[in-house]
Amino acid sequence: MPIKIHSLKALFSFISVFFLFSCMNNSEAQLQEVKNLNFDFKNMPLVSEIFTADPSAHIFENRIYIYASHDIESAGIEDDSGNHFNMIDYHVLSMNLDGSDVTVHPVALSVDDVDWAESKFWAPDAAFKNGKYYLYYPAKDKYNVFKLGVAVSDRPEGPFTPQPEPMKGSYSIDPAVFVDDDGSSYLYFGGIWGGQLQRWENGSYDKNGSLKDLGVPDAPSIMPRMAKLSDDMLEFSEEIQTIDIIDEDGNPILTKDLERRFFEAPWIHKYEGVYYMSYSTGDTHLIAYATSDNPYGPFVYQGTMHEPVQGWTNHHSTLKVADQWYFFYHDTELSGKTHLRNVKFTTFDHNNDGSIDPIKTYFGSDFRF
Ligand code: FUB
Repeated sequence: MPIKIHSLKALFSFISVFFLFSCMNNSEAQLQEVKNLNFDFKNMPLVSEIFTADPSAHIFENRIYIYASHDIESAGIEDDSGNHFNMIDYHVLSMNLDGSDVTVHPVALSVDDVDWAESKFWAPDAAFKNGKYYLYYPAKDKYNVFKLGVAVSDRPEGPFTPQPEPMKGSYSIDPAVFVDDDGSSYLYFGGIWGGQLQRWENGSYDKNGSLKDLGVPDAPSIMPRMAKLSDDMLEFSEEIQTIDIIDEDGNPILTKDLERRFFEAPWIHKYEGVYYMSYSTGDTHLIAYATSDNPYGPFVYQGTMHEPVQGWTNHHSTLKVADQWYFFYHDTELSGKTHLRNVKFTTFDHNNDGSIDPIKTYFGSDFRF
């Protein structure tokens, strides 16, 4: 049946939309479609005073503390390097264990306080040890290279005093600390594309490393990194290791396997003695998870843990409060803009066999980009 176009105006909009979509690549066009969907969100933004994203949640002093990115309006044009995520400081959020008394604390750390950092305070995390709180954060240095910094405080909400230099040997983004039952602390990190992990494949920085990772689709994908932290929590105590994510047959997940390959935002939790590494698949907008009996991996891919959200990025953390597991994430309900996000949380459980059903944080049918 031919499409009837009843007016010149309709014809014009039809041609414009057709032209717009044919100029975009697939992922941009699909993202545009998702932005136009009317989401029926299941959960409320935790705070609306400021835009917040990339939540890393912990219990300190019998209260939940959330170490998040502080999103701000940006003149940066949205691109595949995350140019539009131009954050300059951190505010810690906290709330009681029952979710009451949500507080936005004053600035915990500003880029102006860190001599080596020029810009891009992206996703942070924190840990407690030796009576001190440690904030781990990525930032770009004056050469436009992402490094990881540590800042120290007596209080979980800060203010934090930065170490004068980035962590020795550190690179890329999205640090996440995991403290094991024996007190050993490990820092997991990494993100491709704008997070620059693809530029470190040969052990040193290659500024000519491609922006994307799609050069060799049949090669093993770029994998996250980790290393044990020193007792003083300020440096790596060993060589940085690459963590393998493999399929059930023991083969590495490949670059072309976009719904399973690592993109950014690694997070570790332990459940009944098993290490779960969950991570974002980036341009397929999922949180995937993989399991191991060893914090160094290899981690065997298990499935999708979180369906896509409104907005490009999907970034999360998990936290057990009493007997209930919580999943912290963000979407863009308050702004509709990819770079102005809001933190939320929901519950999740492990099945009897340890698997996790995909968490969906909106009502309605599933969508995929
Ligand atoms: O917030 C900036 C970046 O967006 C984070 O570092 C990534 O994980 C993504 O959420």
